[in-house]
Amino acid sequence: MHEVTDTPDSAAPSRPLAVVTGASAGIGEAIATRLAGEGFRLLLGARREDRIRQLAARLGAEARVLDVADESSVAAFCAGIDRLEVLVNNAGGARGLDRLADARSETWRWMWEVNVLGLMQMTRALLPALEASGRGHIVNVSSTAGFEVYEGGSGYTSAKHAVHAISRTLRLELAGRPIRVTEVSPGMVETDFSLNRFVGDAGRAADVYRGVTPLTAADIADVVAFAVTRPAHVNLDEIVVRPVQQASAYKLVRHG
Ligand code: 8X3
Repeated sequence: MHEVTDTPDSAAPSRPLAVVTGASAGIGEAIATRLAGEGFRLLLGARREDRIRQLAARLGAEARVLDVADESSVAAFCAGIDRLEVLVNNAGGARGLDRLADARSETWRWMWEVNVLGLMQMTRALLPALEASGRGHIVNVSSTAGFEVYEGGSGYTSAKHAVHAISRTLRLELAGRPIRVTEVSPGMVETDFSLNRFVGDAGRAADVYRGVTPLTAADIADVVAFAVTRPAHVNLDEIVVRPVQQASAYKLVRHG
């Protein structure tokens, strides 16, 4: 069951509510911090209870433990949310950089469950609340891997291609209803993404960013904040954001 660390601010019921998944670190934490600054009430979800509680306490938000890949966890997290302005589907990640010939089913399963099924389950559960607010907004934090491919990346790129397909499909299915769908696709961002991909191999993770000024989590939060603060009739469908030194998955100019 979830743990509530704070009660949403009942004194200000008109403040819009935002749910952020994967909020305990990196881009999710930065988005949560930024949206709090923009005046949103926040309900934060993540698997790591201690970290999500600390962040929620810092932001005056509510936190609930959430594993987006687990249907019962999603149901417990979403219970009682009957009106929601913003859902940020941020939970996700990559595991490994194995070529298909060496693909490990368990890492593929994890990537598809978190990046794809998790996003579907959260969205399906919260669509009624998003519609009920009269100004719902789904922000899918995807990746340039949603439309590019690279060797060794097919487990992750195929999952993010699915996020791209889901975002486009949702826009068709929701047309005419008061729910926006924005897909944000970052290129290289320095977070613990690579450390997680390489299962704690700090040297290999650091090498990813060698000679590059990568994007920061705050850069992505900035973009998300911009998207969700546009007038309700304006939908930013797709936003691609990369470091200046990165032109594509295969064109990265390292300095030094
Ligand atoms: C991360 C971007 O290029 O490592 O989403 O797949 S990449």
